[in-house]
Amino acid sequence: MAEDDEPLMGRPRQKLVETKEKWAREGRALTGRAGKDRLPPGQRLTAEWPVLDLGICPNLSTDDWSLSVGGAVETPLKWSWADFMAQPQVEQTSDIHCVTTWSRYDNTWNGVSARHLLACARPRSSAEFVMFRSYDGYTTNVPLKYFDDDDVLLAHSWEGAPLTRDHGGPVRVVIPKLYFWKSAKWLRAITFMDKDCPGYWEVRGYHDRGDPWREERYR
Ligand SMILES: Nc1nc2c(c(=O)[nH]1)N[C@H]1C(S)=C(S)[C@@H](COP(=O)(O)O)O[C@H]1N2
Ligand SMILES: [Mo]
Repeated sequence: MAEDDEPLMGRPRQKLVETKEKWAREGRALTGRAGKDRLPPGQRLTAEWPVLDLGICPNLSTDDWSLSVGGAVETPLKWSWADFMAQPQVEQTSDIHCVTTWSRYDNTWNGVSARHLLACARPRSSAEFVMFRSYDGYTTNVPLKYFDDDDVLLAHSWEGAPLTRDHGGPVRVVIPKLYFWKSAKWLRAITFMDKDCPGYWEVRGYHDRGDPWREERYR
């Protein structure tokens, strides 16, 4: 499992981990509905942007940062900050849906699109899953078809300003069609995989896929 080969880079906020494990056991906030509305079932709108993570916030300058892409790909990559910023840049506006029930509409992100990264790394036809690894040791897995979407990006800016350290700067993943725990902050590596492998929250009772419109909160 991701847990064994990828220990955390510090001590997580144990209270938060225990609370979230309890929510998974109890099925907190499940409504049993499914929907196509803009606001997924069981979510409420917030204007603020809460900070949520394990509490191990790496302090990375852009000089310290690099992104490795490997696993089941034809062309493994390692991008420095300069390499990353030299890639074609996109802007995307999308909504955030966190499994803790807050949603935030209309977030404008700038960065490199997932589709561009896929064109560069060229996953093998056998690849069906993606693992994100972060500088705090966090991991999260997604099906490749959710990463391969036109609204997915590796973001360095939010609302026109560089992502703050709290929100995962220098670079985080943004996957609007999945719960926000799938959007890894402080991104360090992307590994393409033929077989699925659960990440940090996925081994702690959270859903493997995490589609908010199907209320895939828990396993
Ligand atoms: N590296 C890393 N990424 C992470 C997390 C984390 O602990 N470490 N927490 C996840 C969770 S549970 C959520 S809800 C979102 C929160 O992002 P925000 O703090 O920018 O709102 O980041 C996700 N990405
Ligand atoms: Mo979360």
